Amino acid sequence: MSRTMSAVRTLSNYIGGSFVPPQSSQFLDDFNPATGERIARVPRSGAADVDAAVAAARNQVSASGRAELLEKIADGIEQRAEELAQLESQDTGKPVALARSVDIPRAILNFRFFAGAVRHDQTACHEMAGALNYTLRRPLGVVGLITPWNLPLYLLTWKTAPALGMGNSVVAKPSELTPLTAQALAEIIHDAGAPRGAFNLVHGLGPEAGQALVGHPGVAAISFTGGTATGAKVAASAAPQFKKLSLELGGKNPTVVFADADFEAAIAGTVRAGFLNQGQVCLCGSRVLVERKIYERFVEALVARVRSMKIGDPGDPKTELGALISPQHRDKVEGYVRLAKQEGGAVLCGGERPSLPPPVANGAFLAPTVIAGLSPSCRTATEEIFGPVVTVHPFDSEEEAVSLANGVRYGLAASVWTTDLARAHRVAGALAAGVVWVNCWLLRDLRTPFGGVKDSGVGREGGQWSLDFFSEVRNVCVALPAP
Ligand code: TXE
Repeated sequence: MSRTMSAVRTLSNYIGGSFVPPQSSQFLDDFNPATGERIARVPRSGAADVDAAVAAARNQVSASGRAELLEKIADGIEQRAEELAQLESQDTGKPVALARSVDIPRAILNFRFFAGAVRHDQTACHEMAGALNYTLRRPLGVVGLITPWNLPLYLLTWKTAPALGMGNSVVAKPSELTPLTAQALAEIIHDAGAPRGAFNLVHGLGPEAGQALVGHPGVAAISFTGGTATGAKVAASAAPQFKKLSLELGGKNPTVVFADADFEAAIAGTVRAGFLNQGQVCLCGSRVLVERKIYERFVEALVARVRSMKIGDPGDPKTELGALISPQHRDKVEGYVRLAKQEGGAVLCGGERPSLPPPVANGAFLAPTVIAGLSPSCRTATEEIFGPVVTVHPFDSEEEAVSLANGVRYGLAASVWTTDLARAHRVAGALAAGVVWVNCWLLRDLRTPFGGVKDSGVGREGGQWSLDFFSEVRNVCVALPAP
């Protein structure tokens, strides 16, 4: 297993262009969840650090230099891609192969994409009798970005690129569980020559540094990705200050498989949707709904494929499933497996801790789990588990499939597997979700809107929607003298 870090690193905040310790001088421990080893000390920042970051934040990226800055940051990530993939894998427990193929390439693409979007951005013009209206875009000022631990660099860059691209200054608060690539991003942005204060990084705990950022009167907008319960707290403290808010929260996404689907493609898609990143993606398809005509054959093939997944050392390029984010999170996921049994479910595979050799013998691993026999309305089948656990449920008709799919408090994403074109469009139109994939999953075009309905969040990001969120538009109405 390759390791780019042997000693425990001490991280710092990045404020006003300088790397500085927290004002409290207190640090949190950051662990590699696959090995249990301590890998870094993370600043335990508080309101004073957030105050300093907001005060240092300036709108200094000139309009003409924004796209170029984003391109330079993309270049910087690309130059450090392998190191970043290693850091992400060590911090999260995810397979390094996944970090190499998804997390880091996507971080590069986020900056390149938004460089292009900023260059090609257009605003509107409305002619009327006797006047001409045109729309100006202006930066919001200081924006706060709060990101989770499942896709640390991927999600931080998804917000940072359009925020800087629209001329804002940023104060970012990454998850305290996965601070390493955020620290590297601050270094990369520094080396790219960003104006001092354009990007600031404050590490720390959610209820301390995160809460201080959300409640800070100098912060004009908050873009948050994380759990639904935390999202509700963020909304409650930001709303009275009328901040702009984008909330990308949890999911309990259905994978809907009709009997006419391409069977092998549907199996492969269901496995990928269920277990990518150990099932710790808000978009994961954790409720598998299968038409009864093929239910038994499908479940048998699904279980066979899931059993064959290679779980273990994230540093091994062949590993398909790494560790969960922490032993505490694994306890939570295991609690759901116990609950499923109490609710009458049958664990068809997984549910136990795999036996693995050192150095990962004591990591936070859980074998990929398929559970059948549950009522679709029970807690296991409706609450977000956020781990390598899927439940399977049969349905008899298209109407029932849609009703089961929509029967939860979440509404982020769905995937539908069918070769009937008319049905695909019908079902896609009827699902209560912000994103619907047909015969695919997690196929992303960055120009498209991304976000959820119901308890999965508020607002959309992506392409034009990100530019809109991270800017304020102003209409200018000019009276034209009569000819
Ligand atoms: O996330 P939190 P947690 C879901 C998943 C998981 C559950 C809890 O079900 O089991 O959420 O995970 C910061 N004010 N998702 O507790 O708390 C925190 O420091 C301001 C879904 O780890 O939402 C981190 O930076 N900020 C999800 C970020 O919020 C606060 C990804 C996310 O942490 C805060 C992760 C506060 N009061 C978990 N409290 C997805 N949608 O992808 C915490 N934070």
